Amino acid sequence: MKVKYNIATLSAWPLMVNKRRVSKAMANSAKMNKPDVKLVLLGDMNVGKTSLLHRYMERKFQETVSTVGGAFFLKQWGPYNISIWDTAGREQFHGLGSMYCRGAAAIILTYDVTSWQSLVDLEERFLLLTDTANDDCLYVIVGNKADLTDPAALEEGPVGAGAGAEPGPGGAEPGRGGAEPGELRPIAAVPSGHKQVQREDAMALYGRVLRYKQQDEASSQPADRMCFETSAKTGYNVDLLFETLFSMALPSILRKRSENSAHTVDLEECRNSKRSRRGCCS
Ligand SMILES: Nc1nc2c(ncn2[C@@H]2O[C@H](COP(=O)(O)OP(=O)(O)O)[C@@H](O)[C@H]2O)c(=O)[nH]1
Ligand SMILES: [Mg+2]
Repeated sequence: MKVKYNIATLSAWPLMVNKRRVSKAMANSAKMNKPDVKLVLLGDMNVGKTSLLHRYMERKFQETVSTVGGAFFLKQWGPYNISIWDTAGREQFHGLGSMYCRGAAAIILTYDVTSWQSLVDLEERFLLLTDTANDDCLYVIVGNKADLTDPAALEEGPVGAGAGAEPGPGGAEPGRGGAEPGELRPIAAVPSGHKQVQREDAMALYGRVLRYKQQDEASSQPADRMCFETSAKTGYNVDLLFETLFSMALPSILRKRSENSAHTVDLEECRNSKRSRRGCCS
């Protein structure tokens, strides 16, 4: 199941739920969709953040997508609700970046493998925006557009297939967009772009991110598990990226879920218990 909200809808949502005359159905559906964890995609404009999310959620690639402001997706992953925030890539100019990152359990720092500058900008412009994320937030460094530089990334996943598929907790296979074995369709083409960022550069950045965030390197996830090269165009490593991250975020998911259930007030139950109390005293 997937739900997309824009920011306007999102800010209206808590108000709707708090209205006194909220129906039981609405309250239940809000409870059902309450996110257990928050993930945020950060990175320059045009590195392919929206395309990655679109590929993962819709199993499709669109040549032209543009993000105005931020967008919010809700992904049901097994029994868990995961909110994924897409950003426009200009957050550092209007101060909204920290708002997007508030309470994030995982941040996907995205660059374009054909653009060295997009990697530099992650460190120089986007890392500052993560100060409001959780202390134990996971950081993943993702080099997108690998189809332009890496023959392996030209292998295409199933186009349009699996839109309803819910892989759920359990993991994805490396290298593909969720294709069944035997469904791979190698394309007889040579990558057309020049690779400016090597995976080692991304792994070195991961080390610097941990130091900036003052996270202990020894107890953190190792760099080679946290640096991915993906292609939103072919689906290469896209499922692997999101599902590895969801699995790693499971402790945060479970923690948030128990906090949520401790703070959840069932309006219907309250009304019933008030009614029965009144009955008993009158
Ligand atoms: N070749 C290739 N192009 C991509 C890929 N991902 C995105 N693009 C293209 O790069 C441009 C920017 O993508 P978009 O998702 O809007 O980037 P965003 O600004 O980071 O959200 C669009 O023209 C996409 O079609 C990819 O994996 N491979
Ligand atoms: Mg975008």
